[in-house]
Amino acid sequence: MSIPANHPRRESLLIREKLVEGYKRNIVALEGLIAHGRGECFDYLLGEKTHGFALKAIRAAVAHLLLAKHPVISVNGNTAALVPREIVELAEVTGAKLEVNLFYRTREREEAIAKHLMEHGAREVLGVGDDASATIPELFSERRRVSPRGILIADVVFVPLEDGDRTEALRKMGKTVIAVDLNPLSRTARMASVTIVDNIVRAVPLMIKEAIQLKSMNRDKLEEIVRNYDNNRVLQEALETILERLRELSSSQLILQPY
Ligand code: PTJ
Repeated sequence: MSIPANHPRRESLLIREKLVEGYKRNIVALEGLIAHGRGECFDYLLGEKTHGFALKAIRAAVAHLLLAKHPVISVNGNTAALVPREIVELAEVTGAKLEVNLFYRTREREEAIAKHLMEHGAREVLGVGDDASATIPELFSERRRVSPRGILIADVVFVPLEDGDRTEALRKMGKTVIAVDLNPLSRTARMASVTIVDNIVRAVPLMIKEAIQLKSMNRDKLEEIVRNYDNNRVLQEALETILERLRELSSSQLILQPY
């Protein structure tokens, strides 16, 4: 569908188109479209922009990735459809491995996502087919199947757009979990070690920029960033921002005047 250049909601509609296209190419699960709708709602409440609390989380997340011995970026359908080039670039800059990990796992989707990432510059994608031969304990969804060269041995796992169960299971295994989730109330947001409350389309490009900057910092400085980070505070700030925004909006003129 062609979206008029002057449509007031053009950006948002273009993002939807990417997901629909991803669905048609077997990359995005049908349920992924619903998940996006939930995200859109929270993005609306946040004013569709990156806030200071997200920037703090991005800094800590990148510091974790750069300090990690085995950093892994876990890719699902929505992530692959929305930010394929960026996620590959983030893996390059931080030295992380890319692994496909799906809630609605099918062999066709695993392969379609890996191919899509390869087309966007990935050199290797773990977690496809027999490579996902290891199991995350106490996890019963298809997400339990992971690569023994990837998520199984990872010390830091980046899980954009996740479901809470796996975040919890990965934390129990002693791993640091970084999530991107527009919903600060989700189980993922509350279980993760670092939660970036922002739209993935804005957050990942900012993570790349931050990684390029932080790469020249010594380990002591990176460790200091990680030590001073407080995820609970970040989630509180996200909720306060939503509250404040709703308070402001509810006391202002809401009806758009036709011209
Ligand atoms: O590709 P699969 O099979 O692994 O499935 C992926 C989905 C996303 C369908 C699956 O993980 C799922 O059902 O996730 P949930 O439990 O619906 O959680 C998705 C979370 O991502 C929700 O809290 C949304 O608010 C949030 N979200 C959706 N779109 C975005 C987002 N957060 C950041 N940026 C977005 N664009």
